[in-house]
Amino acid sequence: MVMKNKAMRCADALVELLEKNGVKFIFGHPGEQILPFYDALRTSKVRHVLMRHEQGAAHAADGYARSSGSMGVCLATAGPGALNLTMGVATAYKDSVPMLVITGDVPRKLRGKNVFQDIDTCRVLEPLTLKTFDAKNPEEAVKGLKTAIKMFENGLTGPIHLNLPKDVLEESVNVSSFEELVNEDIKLSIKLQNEKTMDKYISKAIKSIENSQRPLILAGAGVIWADAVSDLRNFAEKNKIPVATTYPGRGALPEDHILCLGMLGTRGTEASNFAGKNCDILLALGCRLSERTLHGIGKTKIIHVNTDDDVLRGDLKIHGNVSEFLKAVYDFKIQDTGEWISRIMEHSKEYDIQTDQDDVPLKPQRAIKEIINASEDAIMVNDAGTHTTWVTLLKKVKEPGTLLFSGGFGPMGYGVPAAVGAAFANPDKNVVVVVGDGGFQMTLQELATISQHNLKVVICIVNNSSLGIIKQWQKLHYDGLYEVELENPDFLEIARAYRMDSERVDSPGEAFNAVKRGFKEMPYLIEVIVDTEEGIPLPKVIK
Ligand SMILES: Cc1ncc(C[n+]2csc(CCOP(=O)(O)OP(=O)(O)O)c2C)c(N)n1
Ligand SMILES: [Mg+2]
Repeated sequence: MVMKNKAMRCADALVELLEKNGVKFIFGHPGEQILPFYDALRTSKVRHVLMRHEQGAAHAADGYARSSGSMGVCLATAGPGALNLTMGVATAYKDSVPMLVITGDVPRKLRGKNVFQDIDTCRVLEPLTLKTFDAKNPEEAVKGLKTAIKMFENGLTGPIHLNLPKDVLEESVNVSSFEELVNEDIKLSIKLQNEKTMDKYISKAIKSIENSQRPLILAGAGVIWADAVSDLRNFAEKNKIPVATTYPGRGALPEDHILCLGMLGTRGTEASNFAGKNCDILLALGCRLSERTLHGIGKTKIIHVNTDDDVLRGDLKIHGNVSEFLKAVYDFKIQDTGEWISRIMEHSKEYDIQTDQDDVPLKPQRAIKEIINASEDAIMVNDAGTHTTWVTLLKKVKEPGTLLFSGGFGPMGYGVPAAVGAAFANPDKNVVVVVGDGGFQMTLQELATISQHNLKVVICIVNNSSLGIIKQWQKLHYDGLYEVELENPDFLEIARAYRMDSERVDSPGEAFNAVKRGFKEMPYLIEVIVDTEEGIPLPKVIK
């Protein structure tokens, strides 16, 4: 921790704290009001990655976090810089991704005076974060950062914001009594005030599980954030309890594991949704129980474990982290689940999708299946559109953090910048982005970041010359198409401008080989021309 009785510039104290807490990368973009922080970074071991847009910085921090299980950090200047972060912060907020969001601000005496770039950033970010700390002085800045770090250590996940006026960053701070200050602040923090309910309800939970004949675990990303992946596996295997997952929880148990039923809910597998509709107890671990997930759940008793009280629902609401919960219930005696599992297994864990078409124009599902087959050990990053659904349905996720997507918020333009974060977090792995021609054009400036750092990224643009999913929606529900066809630029010329090798494919069999070639020449861009009229299968009605 910070040395006692030492006066130092606030910006230096903050950067030193980040360094001592293991922060390796910050994804950001500078501006005048945050310059003291950049000056402190200059001589620190924490590495700054210059993104070309602040939205990219937030998505990169998100991709870093989701692919590593550790907090991501993004940084921007006051006003326009801070507001450009919002898309990525909201994305992280909706999926509870641990992210520290640092913004500069105009000097204190100018705030609220409508000077250049003055805006109430904290009020904008407040509904998108677990908490925002607005540093009124250097002590509060350091306290805020320490508290944020403690909140993450306590298992809270989601973005936490620290707002730093320029003059606060430049002032000197005596870092003597921070331990006490931070503790006081944690008590004040609303989220941690909540009484822990783990001890109170654990015996009730155990009794319910022991009485159950048809138990089901629903694993969310909280399992991954709590580092409870092996706890989950041991628990499920020991007691022979089947496991369904949410989308962000995919990979918490390998999807080829015998007990893993795949995703549950609107886009769930038949096996998962059958289990969700027919179980007599659902252990919902580290998930939000969104409306899409609830589609796959029947009338059942729900034991819900989460560190965020705001999302807790179900019959037994247990505030706490999944790892603690699994340890507490590890030794109970469960009834034989053999018959229950056999009944579930009469339903398919696979999606019934044909991908061997030899058609030209190339079917997107065939192209995407080839991309998936060629990138077995890579981290795959999805964007938003029809291609997302194909990846969702066709990819088997075998490890946590290997399929990233923009989830509950679903912004287009997530894929390319999130891949930057994933590549920095996983230098030994390849990263493959699957993105539409529409979404690619929302954040393509990050090709510069990818190219500058020579990242091991292959970008596959699935080009259907349209905002495909919206086009499908218009076909289904409206009389005609309007403003959904794209007149695209030459994507290979764009790659060339960013000094990146590239190729275009348009026939069956070519995408697989192109990705394999791409792995040898990364960074690499592949434009895959696909059928402009092919839509995605609509979700099946779940009985
Ligand atoms: C920032 C943002 N704007 C708009 C949308 C609504 N939207 C979702 S998917 C989509 C079209 C995506 O087109 P493209 O990237 O080409 O993918 P495709 O559906 O063609 O595969 C739109 C407009 C969104 N999710 N995010
Ligand atoms: Mg498209």
